[in-house]
Amino acid sequence: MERTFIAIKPDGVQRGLVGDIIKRFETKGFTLVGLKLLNVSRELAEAHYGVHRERPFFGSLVDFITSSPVVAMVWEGDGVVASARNIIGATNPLTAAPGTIRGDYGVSIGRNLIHGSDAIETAQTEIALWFKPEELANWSPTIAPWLYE
Ligand code: D4T
Repeated sequence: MERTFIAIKPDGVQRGLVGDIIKRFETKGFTLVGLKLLNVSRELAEAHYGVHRERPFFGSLVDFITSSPVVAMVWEGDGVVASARNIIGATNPLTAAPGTIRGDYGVSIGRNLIHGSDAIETAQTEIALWFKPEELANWSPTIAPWLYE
């Protein structure tokens, strides 16, 4: 089953949006298989955002993600990578559609609340970066027959 990596960034945690954000993925029908609150090291932040190393906002991005705790999660389900990106919304909250997490809760690209893997391969890399295998639970919700035909 497909899995994606989702992180509620420091602004989402500080603003008390953890429950609301988790609820969106739960009620959609995806399965939570990994969850932890952590202070992100600079090493982890720089590895996670390595693709942006040459971008002008890289330093502030690393400063921000290490400034306060993050909620790291792994969600599972058919098509979860692309669907989670739709639930999250466009990178800039000002242009993200209403009904998306960023569209409903944010006003600034540097405070866009949440990260979601952008492709299946990226998700596999990010899950391995953020979680040990034993931190992930293998389980099937008993409501699965009511979610999947
Ligand atoms: P993430 O990776 O956080 O899910 O965001 P996106 O996939 O939607 O967007 P991204 O990788 O292009 O940007 C990563 C991260 O950098 C911040 N950012 C981005 C920023 O502060 N200024 C900018 O100009 C851009 C493009 C926001 C998200």
